[in-house]
Amino acid sequence: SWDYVQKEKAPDMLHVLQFPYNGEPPRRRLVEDEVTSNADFFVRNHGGIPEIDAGSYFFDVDGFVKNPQRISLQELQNESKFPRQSNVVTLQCSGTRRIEQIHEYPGDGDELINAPWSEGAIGNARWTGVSLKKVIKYCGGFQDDFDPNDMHLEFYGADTYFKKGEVYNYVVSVPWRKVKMNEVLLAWEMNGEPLPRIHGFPLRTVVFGYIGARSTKWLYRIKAIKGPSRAPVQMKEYLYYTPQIGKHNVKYSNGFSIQDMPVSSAIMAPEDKDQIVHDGKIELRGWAYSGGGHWPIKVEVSGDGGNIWYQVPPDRLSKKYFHGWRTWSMEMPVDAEGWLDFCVRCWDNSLNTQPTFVRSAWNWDMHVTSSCHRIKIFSVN
Ligand code: MTE
Ligand code: MO
Repeated sequence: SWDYVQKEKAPDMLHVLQFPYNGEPPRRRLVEDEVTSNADFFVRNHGGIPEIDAGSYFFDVDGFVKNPQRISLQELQNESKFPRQSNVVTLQCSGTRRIEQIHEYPGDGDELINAPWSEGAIGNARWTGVSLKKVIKYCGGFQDDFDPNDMHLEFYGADTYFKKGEVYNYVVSVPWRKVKMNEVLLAWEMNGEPLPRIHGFPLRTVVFGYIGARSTKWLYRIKAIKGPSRAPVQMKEYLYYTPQIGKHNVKYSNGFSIQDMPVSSAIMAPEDKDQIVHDGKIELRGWAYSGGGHWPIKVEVSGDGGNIWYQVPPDRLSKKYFHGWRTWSMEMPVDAEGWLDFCVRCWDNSLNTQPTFVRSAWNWDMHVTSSCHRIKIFSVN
């Protein structure tokens, strides 16, 4: 997989884990553009990178659909059979900013699979493919004795990984409710190019507004099942625990399975501990995102740890998309010297905003660090 890192990723990616390969781009570059280039897009893997030949590639749709089908890439790309859909969608790993939770208390961080991410495990791309809804319709929908509201679609990735001495396939699921809204794409194109190998070539799912974990790379099977998947990634990972759960009492059944990503944001420039010589203003840049069908409407920054907030001027937010992030920039008035506590918070279109401190939402598996992002800046007038 190191070959593909060198071929497909920017040379200055920050390698969060060497194997399985996990990497994120340098902070400043991630917010230079509202679209994240394929080379800069973060990579989150549980195992290796399968080598799949697009020419002979197909995937199966089976389980409780009426007419199971085997569909090749050429067939899926045949526009007279399946209409194409193209969407700007942000993918965010629920481990984004985990490093801040690790600093409070390491939790399950001794498990290599929990990568110590900073603020870059998020990216925004234009994905092109076919809505999974169309493919399920093509298979005749679900068998008559099932209520569609009970149905889930299980995705199988061709990669395998090891955990606690066992070998697993990457398998997760999403509810039909999500598919029905045309919010699950079978995508072969990322920013107008074929999917890079490292991002799931030749075909992956893109699940809008959910944690990145549901957007299955190297897809080879879609199975219609009743209820969520029983597979280990769905059942034992991406669980959100209450603060009293720790090493001594953790049970998978005590965790909530995470789907929608909540509202969050980050300051990407300047960086924590930077010393800045200025004449009364410091330029801040960052991203803001809300999953679950929400979008950012307002971003606020504070230079005093969160007492006085300044609104980022609306015209300094990038374009609004239903399923995309917004990058932002701001000339922050600064009239004090020495160490200053900068922080950011975002409000989404339902007026949800972010928890105040990391430790108010610490959880054993250290997912969804959505508290106000804080950095310290040394200010010199
Ligand atoms: N799909 C497969 N087959 N194997 C994986 O390890 N990781 C998931 C998801 N899909 C994963 C996968 C996780 S946890 C995330 S956050 C996203 O892929 C990351 O997508 P990216 O690597 O294309 O950025
Ligand atoms: Mo993830």
